[in-house]
Amino acid sequence: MRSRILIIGACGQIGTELTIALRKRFGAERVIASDIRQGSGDLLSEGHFELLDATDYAAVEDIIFRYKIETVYLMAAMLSAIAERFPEKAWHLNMTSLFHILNLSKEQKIKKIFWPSSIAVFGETTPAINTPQLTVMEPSTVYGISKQTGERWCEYYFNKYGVDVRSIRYPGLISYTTEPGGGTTDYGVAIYHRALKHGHYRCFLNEGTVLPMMYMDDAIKATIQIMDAPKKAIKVRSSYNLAGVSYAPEDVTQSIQKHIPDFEISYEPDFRQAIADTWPASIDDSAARNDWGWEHSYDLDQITEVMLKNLTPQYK
Ligand code: AKB
Repeated sequence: MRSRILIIGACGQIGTELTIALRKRFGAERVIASDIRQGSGDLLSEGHFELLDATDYAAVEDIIFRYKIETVYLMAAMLSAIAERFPEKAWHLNMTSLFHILNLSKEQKIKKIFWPSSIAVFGETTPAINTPQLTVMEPSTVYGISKQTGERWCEYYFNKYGVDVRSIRYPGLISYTTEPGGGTTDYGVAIYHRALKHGHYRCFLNEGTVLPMMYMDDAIKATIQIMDAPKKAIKVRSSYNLAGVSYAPEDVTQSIQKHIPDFEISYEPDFRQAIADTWPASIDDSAARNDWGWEHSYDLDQITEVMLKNLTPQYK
């Protein structure tokens, strides 16, 4: 039996596309998708799917034994905006699920882990432009605190027990397959849907709020690349900075107007503005570029083109 891969949180924004990419690469037989809720038709019909609560140690261990899993992608998490509403629930999900997987690896029940971190690990005191790999990190959100803490535990488990855990600090991710759920960067996806549906978008972030963003294909490429890299190439065992493009709502607006000239945006910032204000505007990802050859492909206009092209049919 060839080694198998488990994706926990396979129905989320990243999990969905990661499952598709890994099935394509390794074959559906070797990839087990799991989530606490039932996935879309394709996720269910095109390969193994298991209902799984990532905080239930026995259930996670059972799937790992049953399918002889060697690699786990732990994508289940509560994102920044929603976690502010449910702080304890978010902390429980984000930390307990990570401990389970780190401990299963420490006990040599799995060999390799991918765990996502985020630009949310940074805070108001972090240099906002070209944020370095190593810098001040004083996150102010529950989500950011959980990701920063998770990074410390990942490094600790690597140093102390040799656990092969690899991680990326994702920026805001833009995709058309699955909508994001509960993040501060979600406007970056919603704006395309609204442009096509209503020709207008009321943005919950203010004009001038520049944030690091990335097209999903780039994020998936980075995820697979860091997992493919030889063990000795991974020199950062907390989490790698990763950059694509940086832009503000008015930049996406202008990019959309090249295709939909009448499209308009208005601004009605809510509590998510305060979160965005503590996050970097741009990221220095030279460590990822030097250590495992990371390179992004999509700029803003390319992202707009692919988003509008793929979303247009559902609004016709
Ligand atoms: C969020 O906005 O919470 C996420 C993230 C940047 O991690 N998209």
